[in-house]
Amino acid sequence: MFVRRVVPMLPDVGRCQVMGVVNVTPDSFSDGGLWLDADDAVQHGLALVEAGADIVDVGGESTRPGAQRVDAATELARVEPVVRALAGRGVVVSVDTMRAEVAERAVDAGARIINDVSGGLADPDILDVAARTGVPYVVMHWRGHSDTMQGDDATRYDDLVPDVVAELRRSIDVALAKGVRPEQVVVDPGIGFSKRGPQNWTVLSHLEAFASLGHPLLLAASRKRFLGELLADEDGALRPPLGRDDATVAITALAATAGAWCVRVHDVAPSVDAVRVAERWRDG
Ligand code: PMM
Repeated sequence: MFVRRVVPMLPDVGRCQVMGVVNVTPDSFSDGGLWLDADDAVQHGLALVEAGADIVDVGGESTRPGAQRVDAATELARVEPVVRALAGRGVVVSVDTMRAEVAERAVDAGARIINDVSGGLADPDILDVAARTGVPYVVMHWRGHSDTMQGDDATRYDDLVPDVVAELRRSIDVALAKGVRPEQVVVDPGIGFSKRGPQNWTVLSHLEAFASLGHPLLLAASRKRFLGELLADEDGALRPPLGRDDATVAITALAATAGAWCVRVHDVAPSVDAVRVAERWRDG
């Protein structure tokens, strides 16, 4: 267990925050195509808030392994109206993007967090946007785009946890050098990004190493493949994404008990209950 850090420019809900996912994409691995229409996406975001989400994360580009990139105009057209509508309804919105232009327009439209799965490596100009706007900036551990991130090179480590911590520290240092303030930074070890099944469990069992970087911690394990592998049937067939929600709730409980600042999930209500249990447990 470690001290749960808060992000000063966001409401402190007094417990681990729950971030609900709205993927405005045709090809995300568990909900691709469900919320591609802007009105549907907004309704879904509002339903997540109704279910207890503290933050709604809006993304317009899938980062699942093997996904093709979309161009900036397409990403922006997907994300901007949804961010604007949700922010206009008072929702704390985060924008899930690796692009400076999309981040900037989304913050203009009311987004209050930039969630950059590349931690500034895909488009370094995004760090200037984070510095200029002053909004919380999620630095995730990332080694490359979806077409290469699960290859042998991208998943090879000398010593997994120290390597990931060192790479995160480097990304944070670059962000700070560009003018991002330390209190803006949120750290995410990047579950499923350049990590094969067992490597994700090693990361999860060493969360204190990531917390020692001195920033609030975000974890996004919801429905990911390593849970499908854990729950595979006796013939080795992976448990499909929608069958991984109960396991996701277990991760939420453990992450919140450890001291994570936020968990990013698709199915919000049970994770909110799990967080409440975990916080009560921490209080003793
Ligand atoms: N994973 C996905 C998308 N965005 N953001 C952060 N900060 N951390 C993650 O691990 C992360 C993310 C991919 O999952 P999805 O397709 O369910 O959105």
